[in-house]
Amino acid sequence: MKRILLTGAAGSAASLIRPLLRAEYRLRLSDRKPVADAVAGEEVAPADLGDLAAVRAVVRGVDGIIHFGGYSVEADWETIHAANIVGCYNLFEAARLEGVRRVVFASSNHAIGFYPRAQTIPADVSVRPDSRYGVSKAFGEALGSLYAWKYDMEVLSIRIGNVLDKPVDARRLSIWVSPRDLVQLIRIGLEAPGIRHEIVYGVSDNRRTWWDNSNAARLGYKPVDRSEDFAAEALAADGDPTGDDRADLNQGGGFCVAETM
Ligand code: 15L
Repeated sequence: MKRILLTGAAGSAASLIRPLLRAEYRLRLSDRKPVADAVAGEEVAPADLGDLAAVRAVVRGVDGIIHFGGYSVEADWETIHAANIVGCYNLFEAARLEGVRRVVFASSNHAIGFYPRAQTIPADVSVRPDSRYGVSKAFGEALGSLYAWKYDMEVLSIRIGNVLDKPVDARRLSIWVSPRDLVQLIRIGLEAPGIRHEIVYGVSDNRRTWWDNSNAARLGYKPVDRSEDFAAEALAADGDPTGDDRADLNQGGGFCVAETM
């Protein structure tokens, strides 16, 4: 069984995918916060992404990395810079120095959040971030490309929509990804032969999608879940429209207006 490092392991997205991942991989769980609920087959390896030596220590000896670490919503620049710019650089640099060639990077829909909801976009559009957070995700994708092409690494950047057990509002009906579909994409990132740097959307088989995910399909992705099965519930709970066109008409929603979230 391959040993895989999961950064950001104490976070909510990581908690949703860990049970599925550990059926296939020996997981090394890293976070700067305590990971209290590790089970058999999981090893806990704390590290602050700001500390390159510490990141090298947790990267050492793994077969691949799933990088969920960093700050996962909009914040002030100091926070984003430390967690998602310096932290992401340290992760890729540690992987290079320790000879770990496979990295799955948790990018986000907020790297392209200023595309209108009325437009269907493929994975190779130019970035259009909706926040400092979105800029940091575009930076992570660029780093993934640099390390892949320059240092012979194999990197998959997944622009995750929203991973939850089910979609919670109208916007999420377009961008939701189920934990098992996300794990299918992560498995492609860890296993598919011949990857250099690829960008895919982390989205289930959603009728209301804004994304052409043919690059993921080319790599073998076949989503099994559909947001439409939860449509009535999600629409009933919805707070849209907010009255601000930037939030209501663009894919990134509230991130297009929020200063801090
Ligand atoms: C993200 O990138 C966030 O990490 C997540 O918490 C959600 O806000 C999601 O985007 C979203 O757009 O719904």
